[in-house]
Amino acid sequence: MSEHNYAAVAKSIISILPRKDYDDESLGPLLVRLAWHSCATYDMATNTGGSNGATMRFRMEADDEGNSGLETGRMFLEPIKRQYPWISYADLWILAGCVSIKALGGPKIKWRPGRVDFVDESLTPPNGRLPIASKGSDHVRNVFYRMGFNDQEIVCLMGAHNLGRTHPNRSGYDGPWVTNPIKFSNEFYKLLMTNDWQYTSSPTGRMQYYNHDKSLMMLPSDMVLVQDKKFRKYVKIYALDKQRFFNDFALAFHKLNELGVPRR
Ligand code: HIF
Repeated sequence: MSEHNYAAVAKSIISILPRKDYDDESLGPLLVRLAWHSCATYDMATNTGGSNGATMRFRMEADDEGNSGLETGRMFLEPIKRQYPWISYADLWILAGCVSIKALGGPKIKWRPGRVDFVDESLTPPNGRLPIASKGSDHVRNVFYRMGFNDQEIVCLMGAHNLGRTHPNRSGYDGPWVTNPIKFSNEFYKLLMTNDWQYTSSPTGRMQYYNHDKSLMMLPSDMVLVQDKKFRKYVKIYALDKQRFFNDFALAFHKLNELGVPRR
């Protein structure tokens, strides 16, 4: 059925990713963050939140501090939504994240349609479920355990910080994690294992880790992956074995995308 041609939507998304005037010349990283934040509200205990519903369209979730900057990502997808009005925003955001990971050299993520856009704004999950980058391993575990992930999956998902950068005018943090922020790889883990990190203030006063020439950064919540012994074990594995990282990442990101999505 032509009106459900998701491959055509994927192709159109790929065509808008390269952009000379934006960040590192790709919209991909921003769209990966959009997809992840649409899932990140999931709470397993109450089966609320998650990518179904596209509740980030509603003011309360859009204005959650952790979602700063994602209005730009949603805006870039508007022409695609206009071209394919039959696709839900909820499916479009997740498809855009998966397509971007692959287009930037990452693994193919299994993707299934079927998410709907809630019309009832009262179904928006409460603010405060997104992770906070200044916090430690207890917080990181609480947030990801709430969604149903284990330690290995947490470390594996965090490899998505191979992509993109932090922005002083969005989160207050400053800089990219790796030397090529538009190429999906396991460099993030290799860099975490070096001793080149100084805990310093960003230009906006946020405390973060910079490397010696301040060209690269880590968030406090990234650094817990090497400070915590149980996490560190997996950092070592993924630093040494890129293929294993890619395989595990494809599974973990798919699991993230399915949280709270009703399936028959
Ligand atoms: Fe991020 N993340 N993330 N993140 N994130 C930022 C940017 C990106 C956390 C904080 C931040 C994940 C987990 C966590 C991406 C993808 C994923 C920024 C910078 C912050 C502060 C925002 C800005 O200033 O523009 C925290 C605290 C997390 C849990 C501990 C996921 C695993 C790594 C789940 C994930 O997939 C991507 C991609 C970006 C880059 C966005 C960009 O605009 O380039």
